[in-house]
Amino acid sequence: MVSRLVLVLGDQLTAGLSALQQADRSRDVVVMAEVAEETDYVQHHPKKIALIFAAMRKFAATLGEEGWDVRYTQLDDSQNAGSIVGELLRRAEETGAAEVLVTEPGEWRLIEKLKHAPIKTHILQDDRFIASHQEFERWAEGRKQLRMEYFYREMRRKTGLLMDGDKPVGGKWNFDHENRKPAPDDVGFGGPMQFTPDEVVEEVLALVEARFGAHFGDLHPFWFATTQGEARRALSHFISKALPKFGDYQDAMLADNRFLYHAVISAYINIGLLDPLEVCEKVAEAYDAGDVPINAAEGFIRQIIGWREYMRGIYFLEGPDYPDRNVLGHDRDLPALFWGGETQMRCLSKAVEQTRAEAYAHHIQRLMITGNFALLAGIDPYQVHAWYLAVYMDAFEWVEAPNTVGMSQFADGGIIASKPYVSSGAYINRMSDYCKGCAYSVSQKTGEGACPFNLLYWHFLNRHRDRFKGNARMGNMYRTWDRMDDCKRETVIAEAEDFLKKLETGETV
Ligand code: FAD
Ligand code: DLZ
Ligand code: SF4
Repeated sequence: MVSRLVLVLGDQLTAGLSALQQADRSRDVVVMAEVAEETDYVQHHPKKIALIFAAMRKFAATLGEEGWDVRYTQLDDSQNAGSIVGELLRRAEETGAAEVLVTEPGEWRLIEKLKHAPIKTHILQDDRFIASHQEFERWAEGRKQLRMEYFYREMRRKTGLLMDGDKPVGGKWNFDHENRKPAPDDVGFGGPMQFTPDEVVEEVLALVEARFGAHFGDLHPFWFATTQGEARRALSHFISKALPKFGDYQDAMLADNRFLYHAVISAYINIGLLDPLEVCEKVAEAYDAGDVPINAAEGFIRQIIGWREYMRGIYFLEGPDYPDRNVLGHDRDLPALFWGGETQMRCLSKAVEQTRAEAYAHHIQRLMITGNFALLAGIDPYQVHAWYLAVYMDAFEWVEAPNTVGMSQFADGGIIASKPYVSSGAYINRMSDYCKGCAYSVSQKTGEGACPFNLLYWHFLNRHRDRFKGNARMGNMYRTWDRMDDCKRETVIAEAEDFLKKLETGETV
């Protein structure tokens, strides 16, 4: 019987992947390929490319040991066709296969390419998620607002995680109000588990250095897990050492502590090394054993079965044009400071510096430092989206675009966020230690040295007044603005305009 090709993509490194489940090991051929089309659609951080290639090579080796016929193409193979579809056609000719099985990719771009490939391609559901597309569509149907909180409750009921019959454990669905402590002086967690590169990783690092050394981001040191076993060890390390404090300090930021009590496992989950449900079950077990408080366990589980699933639901519900949305009409170019250009703003400079070093920033750094600044400054959301997609290790469009375009930039008009995530410097000062030692003064509202977030915050509210004045959650903001005397308001706007001009002309701000 003629074999079929089983395509396994770089973020599908899961033994139970639907395409592998439906294939026949005795006759079908697994295709995996490192290709320029995937490495080049944005200028990925070198650490991200290295993680994906190293984990792909090891996953391919495991499949081979399990008896699969795996045809693996390395990036520098002379026969490399340069694209996923090109590689499928080459392998089809080589094996005589006439059909392809693939689990649905996490990006419209690639789905479209596979749908139109000149070889019969069966796209199977990606069942590594808790909610299928159909379930999300059913949940969304007829609702005026698609609030994550209600979807999350459905997911709690469905999984039974932290449930006592049909009631949430602890008597409440959400303990978020306990999860807003400012940054602690001392962090008693030394960061995520690190792994020494083995031969396979070293070989990939040499390739990535040679091919992608010019991309934004430091390749070394490279300490990530590249197998399921290592990723599971990293998860256990997080659960025992950091999870108990995860909730308390979830929103805190420190200039010299890049990970605080965060898990740093999103990339492992997103490429398939960790199963999201299994991760949550381990967390629930730690709660049941009395090792972690409810605010930590609930807060963590909500991020995964709530936010993560919800973001995916929105991406596929909204369709391929989602990353292009721009309801606020923002059109300023992304300033060079996002790529490490000089800036006096310590919060931004530190967030970008750690992004360059680690391909990682935690949620509040992404949302309330870089994201907040881009939104206040009116940067074109597509450019913001392309930046996030490139620079973070965990960035795949299905999860990155809703977080950036929707949650962070409000460019979807409020499908995800009920109000824009904007703040002045006061919030950043409360939640971090960035403002100490900044060239700007966070307490200064106007004049030489005033924190740019203080100026831009009012500029944003003022320029979008028509859109947001009726938003009940923003009433206080507008009342405060309206109480300011006219002269002060004019000064704020004029100074904000000056700042934006400097940003546009490339002056250091
Ligand atoms: P923790 O803080 O320890 O949280 C635990 C887990 O919860 C994460 O590993 C992740 O799987 C999940 N999670 C938490 N928040 C979210 C969220 N908002 N959406 C989806 N999953 C979530 N996450 C990505 O996985 N890929 C992205 O490309 C991405 N882009 C983002 C862009 C912006 C502008 C913002 C504001 C957030 C983005 N996030 C993205 C969400 C979040 O910032 C990361 O998931 C988180 O920082 C990963 O670090 P961690 O593993 O230490 O997470
Ligand atoms: C992100 C990425 C990169 C950098 N390289 C590859 C690759 O060479 N081969 C591959 O199969 N996948 C790669 N990926 C992941 C894909 O881009 C990802 O599968 C799609 O964006 C869909 O989520
Ligand atoms: Fe950022 Fe303003 Fe604080 Fe400086 S003073 S670190 S610019 S918030």
